[in-house]
Amino acid sequence: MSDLLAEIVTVVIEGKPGGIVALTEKALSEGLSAKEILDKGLMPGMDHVGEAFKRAEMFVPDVLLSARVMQASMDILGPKLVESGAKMTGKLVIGTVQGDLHDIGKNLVAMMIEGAGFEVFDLGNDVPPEAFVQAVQEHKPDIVGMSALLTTTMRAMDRTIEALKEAGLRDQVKIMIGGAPVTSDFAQQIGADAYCSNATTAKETARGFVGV
Ligand code: B1M
Repeated sequence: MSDLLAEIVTVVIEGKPGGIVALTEKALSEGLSAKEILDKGLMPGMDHVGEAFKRAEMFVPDVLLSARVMQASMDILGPKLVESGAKMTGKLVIGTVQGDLHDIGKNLVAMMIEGAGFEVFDLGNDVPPEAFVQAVQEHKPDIVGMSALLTTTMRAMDRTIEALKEAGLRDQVKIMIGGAPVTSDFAQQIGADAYCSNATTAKETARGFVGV
């Protein structure tokens, strides 16, 4: 691996935003492609962070810092990836369900999955079922992800799946759900395809859904 890519991996792991823009631009000017920088720099860095998070060796603030570093680089690489027609891994529409304002976990999940090369459409929090339906119609994602942190808002996941069914879209997407009160039993009960207990599992599940 080139020294520059190794440096990018380290900067992502350390979550130091200072140098990433210059490093990304230097890598591009030295002839590395946007896809190479993503696949061999940013993604291995985020994979490391995800594993460390799973082992409780890194914590939420660390993951958010690493994700911010990755995002700063992706802001430069994204347009180039689109220009070069590089195939993204897949598409994800994600949101925290209606009535629920908790978005820290959802943001982590979105960032991890983006780090795995997905194009992510983040609808934010307090997202009504009809907004999920509209986003699926517009973006044609492979996966819909829903997050809920309140026992009272879990039922909005159910209503969202029903709305997707009514719109004839349910069979066109895989649905993954998560959040502290959510369980795999609940996922089964409402007809979701997967329950994920954390952001790393969510990333692995998303990869599995699109076969990478
Ligand atoms: Co609220 N809150 N909160 N809160 N809050 C909880 C969730 C609560 C457990 C606290 C408690 O009572 N012990 C409790 C819920 C009880 C229940 O229903 N079971 C609660 C309550 C009651 C409330 C209010 C009703 C309080 C009030 O106003 N009386 C209110 C509700 C507002 C609303 O949503 N309508 C409220 C408000 C808030 C704040 C706005 C102040 C703030 C949210 C800020 C924000 O998100 N921007 C907040 C916070 C911060 C929390 C706690 C302290 C932390 C949540 C968090 O961010 N955890 C929380 C108590 C706690 O959990 N210790 C609490 C860190 C985050 C990384 O974890 O979100 O679980 P988590 O995400 C994980 C996994 O769950 C999973 O991966 C993530 C990363 O590993 N995951 C997914 C999550 N979504 C996923 C989706 C996936 C896959 C995996 O696929 C798509």
